[in-house]
Amino acid sequence: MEKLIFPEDFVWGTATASYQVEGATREGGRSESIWDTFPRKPGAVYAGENGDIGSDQYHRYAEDAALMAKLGLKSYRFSIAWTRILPGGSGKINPEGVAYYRRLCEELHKYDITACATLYHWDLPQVLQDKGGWTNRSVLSAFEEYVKACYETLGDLVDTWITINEPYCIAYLGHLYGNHAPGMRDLEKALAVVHHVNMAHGIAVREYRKTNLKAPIGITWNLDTPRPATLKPEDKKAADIARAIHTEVFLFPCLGKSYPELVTKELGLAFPIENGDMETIAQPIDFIGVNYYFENAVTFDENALFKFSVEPSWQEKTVMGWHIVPAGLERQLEWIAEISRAVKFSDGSCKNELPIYITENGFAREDIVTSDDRVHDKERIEYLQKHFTVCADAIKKGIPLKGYYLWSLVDNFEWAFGYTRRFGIIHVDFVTLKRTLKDSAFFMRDVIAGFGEW
Ligand code: IFM
Repeated sequence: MEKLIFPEDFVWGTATASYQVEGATREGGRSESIWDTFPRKPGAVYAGENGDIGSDQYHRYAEDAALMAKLGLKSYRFSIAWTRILPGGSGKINPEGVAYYRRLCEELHKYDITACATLYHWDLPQVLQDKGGWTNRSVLSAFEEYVKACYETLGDLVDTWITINEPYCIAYLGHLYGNHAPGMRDLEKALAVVHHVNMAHGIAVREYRKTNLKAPIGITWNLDTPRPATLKPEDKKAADIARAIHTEVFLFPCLGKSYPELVTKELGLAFPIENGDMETIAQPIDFIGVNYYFENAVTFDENALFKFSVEPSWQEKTVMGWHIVPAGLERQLEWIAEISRAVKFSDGSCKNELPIYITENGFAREDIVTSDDRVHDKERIEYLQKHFTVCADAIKKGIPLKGYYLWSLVDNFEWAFGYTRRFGIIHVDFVTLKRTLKDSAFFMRDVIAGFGEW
């Protein structure tokens, strides 16, 4: 029997995002975001589904907080909808929107659950998209107004801040591969978005440091660090290029370095950098958030856009089509710990190491409630056991891993897949909105209580 040991102050949490769980899209003075409009494009989202109802957390946050408490969860990572705080994208603050997040944080605090707020998890106000969205540098002044409004109105209640969730998805899924809002397929625009999103992160941290708030602030990246499919030098290079274009373009500038040469020289790609931008981006952060789901094997491919392509692999897949590779998490944690050693930020400050949080990790499957009113999601538990083992080992090896947020608390709207992919440890009946704890929720409870053994 294996017994996992985690430090007592290890942060066990779950994560969600505004558009995926809140619903109530026409309530509380909220305006439309790009994720309200995107599902209206034919074929963009499975069966044209949208987040109008989501998991109805806007109305059921108290019930969800009570369920978190029942499971012993210590932190809740949610995101703030820009469209609720500044419905005009910039300008007037909407008190009703602020009031919702205040209610949510207060409810969490009732149970000693900390509030970990992500400022941007993909729901850009549509009014800003109409002016070019993230491709237009002017979005940055609106973003600055928005983050200042969040600090001013919610700063006394938020315990941890995350600037941006998964810049990779914003830039590439939204603007190059086209499967996320706003659905563009344009390399030049995608590279502009890479840079503007990095800038937005820097601006959020810069403005935060001007306040008196003391809660930690960091960023969440989904690192794409594929392994080479063979030992051939060209495949190793393909893996390096993939990591550079999909991952290092975000990490390097935020950690005080230039954009990677494999991208600027080898691939010959350019970013719309203006004077002072690299300094703006490299603000001192307090931690790094890592979202991990899978790892791919890649080979060199002369004909591919970035000269690599993903190869088939042998591991079992989740219903997302993602290979289950716990060893990939181990490799990523080692890589990120190495990259974030002795970091020098633009204000001259240095950090020898940065605390790391897994801000998302989870498993989608076709969960059904059985006649005993339970959900027996054995494969999710097995997935978690393997990934928790990697986390415990990483801590033993000295990697500064401080917490783990499972994706997700409740089943929710999974972007282009609509409601067809269930990631929750709490089942949501999308007709009645009834919550049912899955077996994995009880497993999480036991792990948090110190009985993570199997
Ligand atoms: O649902 C998403 C989340 O919004 C961002 N990270 C990955 C999750 C699963 O796809």
